[in-house]
Amino acid sequence: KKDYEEIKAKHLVDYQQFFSRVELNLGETGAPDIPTDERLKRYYHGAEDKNLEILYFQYGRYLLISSSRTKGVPANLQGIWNPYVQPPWCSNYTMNINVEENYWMAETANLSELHKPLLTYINNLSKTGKVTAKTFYGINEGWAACHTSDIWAMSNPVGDFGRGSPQWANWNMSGTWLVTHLWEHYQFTQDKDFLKNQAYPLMKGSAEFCLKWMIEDSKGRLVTSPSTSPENRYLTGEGYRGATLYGATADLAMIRESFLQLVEASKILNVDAAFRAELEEALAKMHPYQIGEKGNLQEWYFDWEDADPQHRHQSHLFGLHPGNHITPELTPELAAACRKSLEIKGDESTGWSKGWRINLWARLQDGNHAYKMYRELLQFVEPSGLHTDYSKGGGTYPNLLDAHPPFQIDGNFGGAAGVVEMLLQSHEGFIHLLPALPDVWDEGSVKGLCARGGFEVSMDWSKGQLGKV
Ligand code: FUC
Repeated sequence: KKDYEEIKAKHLVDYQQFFSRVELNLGETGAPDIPTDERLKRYYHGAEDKNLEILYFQYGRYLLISSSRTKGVPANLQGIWNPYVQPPWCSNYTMNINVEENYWMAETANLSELHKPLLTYINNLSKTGKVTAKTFYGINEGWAACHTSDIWAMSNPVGDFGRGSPQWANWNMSGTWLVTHLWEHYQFTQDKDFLKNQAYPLMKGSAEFCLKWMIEDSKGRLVTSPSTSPENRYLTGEGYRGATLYGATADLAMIRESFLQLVEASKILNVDAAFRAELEEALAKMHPYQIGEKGNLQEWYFDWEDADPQHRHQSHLFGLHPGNHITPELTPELAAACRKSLEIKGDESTGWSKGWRINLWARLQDGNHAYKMYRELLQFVEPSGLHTDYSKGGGTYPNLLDAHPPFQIDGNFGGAAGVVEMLLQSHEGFIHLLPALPDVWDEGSVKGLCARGGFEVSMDWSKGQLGKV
């Protein structure tokens, strides 16, 4: 019954309440005013284009504003822009990185309300996840979810009834990863009511599962078993290639992060002292991080080689990002080992993986390498239908959507999150301004970024030095 003008006016009001919160300016640019696809190609050949860099960041915000509005239905692998009846990876939720990466910028880029479709979805997942914990793992406490899901909150392991690969089938840590989003939402909003009534019970349920799931290794340390490191395979000294073992670093990193957060949450809410003690005891007993011969952060329980050393997944670095327990200040040796792991991997990867690496390098406070990865993500990719490249060639299509390839939206969101991570961090209990400013962004200003503790930050800088905050 409404006419076009009325609908458009309403849309603008609705859209701009979110979009206008953040402004980014990176100073003078000599780039010509030409169409986006041409700019992207020009940029790919090494030209400077600060407005394209800003546009890509704001485009990520636009995509979240436009695709994350329905309770319990987070943005999927194509956001809402899937044109196929049978889309790549079924347009589902892949939960060993992709759905989480979609939401890394929700809080930091001032779109906290748009995090809710994911946060409410976790509640749905916890319901089916109780059944999964019981029927697949024999655990009656808490809940667990596995590698892939959908809007019906499927949580059971995938695996094609035994014929699938353990690289996907034997991973049950998505609930553990997802509950960290609940804590982050609290951290940014300081909404105690949310923490108490929505977040805490889900966080606790995930931890209850993990406490039962871990077993002691031969030294009496807690590990997961069987365990995998998302989609990677190891190569033993005897030449055996495998995916499944015990005590993979990624599992333990996710459990560690979620336990640390739950301990904090229980203190803030002043509840569950006995359960908190159990978590603290488990944290102290967990198999610690290991640094390998090469100086890398060990991905496997043993110092084995990787079957594919340049593999796109890097979940063993979870503690550095999106987790918060590895930092250059608090754990310098582990941070240096993460750096080594990234160096061994190299920079060429798929879209979402490059998006993640921007954030990882920013957390290492290496702004120039983070920026290099940003440029890698903005590498021009010719549209090629459903062609899938699992190893490399990730970048950006002429319409600025992310190329895995094929189109997958997580790289857009990961890239936008990475820009914030270069300018502002707040995961160590204080606000760190310009923690990873690249040399080429020596002038600029930003308005409306968010920091943990409920802060909104606006600042400017010139010659790489902070000005007004
Ligand atoms: C995982 C990734 C792929 C792709 C798919 C949707 O399997 O390893 O690269 O992102 O999810």
